[in-house]
Amino acid sequence: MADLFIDGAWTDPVEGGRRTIHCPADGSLVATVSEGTRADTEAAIAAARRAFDEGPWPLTPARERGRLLLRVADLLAREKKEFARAESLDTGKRLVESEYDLDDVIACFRYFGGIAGTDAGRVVDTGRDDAVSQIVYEPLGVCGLITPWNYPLLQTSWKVAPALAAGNTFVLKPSELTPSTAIMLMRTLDEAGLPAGVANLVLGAGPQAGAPLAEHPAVDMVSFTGGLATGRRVMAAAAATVKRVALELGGKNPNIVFADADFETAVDFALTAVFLHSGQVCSAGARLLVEDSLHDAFVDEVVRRAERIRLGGPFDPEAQTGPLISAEHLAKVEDYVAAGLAEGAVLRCGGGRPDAPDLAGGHYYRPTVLDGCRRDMRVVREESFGPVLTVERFSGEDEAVELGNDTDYGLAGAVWTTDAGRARRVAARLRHGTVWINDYHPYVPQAEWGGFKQSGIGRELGPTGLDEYREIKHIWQNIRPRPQRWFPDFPH
Ligand code: TXE
Repeated sequence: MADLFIDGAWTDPVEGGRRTIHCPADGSLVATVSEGTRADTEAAIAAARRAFDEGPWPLTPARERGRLLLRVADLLAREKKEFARAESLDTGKRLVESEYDLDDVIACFRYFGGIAGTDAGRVVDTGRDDAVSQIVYEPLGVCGLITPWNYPLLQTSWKVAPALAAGNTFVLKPSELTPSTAIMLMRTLDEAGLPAGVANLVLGAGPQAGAPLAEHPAVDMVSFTGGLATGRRVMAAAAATVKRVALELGGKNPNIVFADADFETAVDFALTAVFLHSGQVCSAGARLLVEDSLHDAFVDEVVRRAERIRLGGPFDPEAQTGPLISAEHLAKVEDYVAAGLAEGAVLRCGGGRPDAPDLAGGHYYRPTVLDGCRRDMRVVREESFGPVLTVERFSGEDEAVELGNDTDYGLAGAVWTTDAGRARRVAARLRHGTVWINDYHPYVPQAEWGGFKQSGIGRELGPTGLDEYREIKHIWQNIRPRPQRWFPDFPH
């Protein structure tokens, strides 16, 4: 089935390649999809360029664009079950998590649908009676949107919704591992009435189908969510044409627990923070920092509960978390744990694949706790992106902050304490884009999401998330144009 969406039509790739998608939970065949190459992405870019330069979309009143996004949200709500099922089959995540993701996707379209057109810019006082000056927002043009496999549709919605709200056209390149819901979303956008060429979808591997979105001169901005190494490559490629760049590159997020924290709650969230979706979350609390005096009791309880986490596939109602995305990723997680142990970490639980025969066909890894970690270890500094919790100790507020900030990343972090003043002091000093106090993971589309330091560039969600996808233009108008005669000798 033709499943590239270019210029409003479903098309086959120029070179006719196909890729099979397998469910990470059991290896079963989920779908066979197109494998696009550079030629397909270039065709999609050309279509998006035409739709921007000639089409009605960029000049459509923003409120009307917003109404279309609200229609998309309604259609997604109608088809939530089908979308959630497809997302679970591609990612292996529990169906209930995919359903939560869909709720968040719908909320994202509603949010950007609602704010489109509510801010029409501003008039600037020129101090003169013969000129007016105005700040207006305009779309950027063609956006290249590259998304990963851990929250496929959610991360797509964080880019597609604001890009459309601002009046852009786009080419989307989802992860080659999880393309299904992106294909479904194109059908939904089409059904909602988006003009041809505004939304384009290419499928395929990053270096072939994705790279042109960073390189091509006809693309005005590239928005990328994925790993740090690829993010650097995208940014370097975008430099050649001085494109606008937005990057979300993950994090190594400290979860800081003081001795006065509410024990039960902090343990509970320490587990959720790192083991949700088997740690394949950019904001995962994979780095636990525990105050000295609490350390032993806290880690014992985390380990006791981590050992009992039940692994299983998307449709197993008893499962508490699922598999890793691929055999390659599983091997990478195994490497990180081995490196941690070689550097002196103490394995408290997990540290391998499960024995259960019914999990043998999937890429499962047992929830793992590594105690006795130090900040210089590779498993502490880099994103394992797996169910691996590293534990470090600290003594007092200053050391907690110092350790929490000693990372190249800066996406998120949390602080657990019943001392309200300390909570605010620590939150103020942490150099991370989101800091949770006595909580972990919640977010709302009204609040910006994004990282400090090497976690990225720009913000997603929130009112300024929209600014990533629009130009701010100053229009000065002389309303009484007449000769100035500054240069009496100037021929006129
Ligand atoms: O990501 P890539 P991978 C982290 C996590 C993970 C690591 C690697 O630590 O282990 O990244 O994962 C496309 N030009 N995160 O290899 O390569 C690719 O096809 C343009 C954190 O899966 O970054 C896919 O669509 N595009 C993260 C997307 O980039 C290219 C979520 C992401 O893939 C490309 C996922 C290229 N040259 C992984 N090469 C987060 N921030 O949440 C690849 N791609």
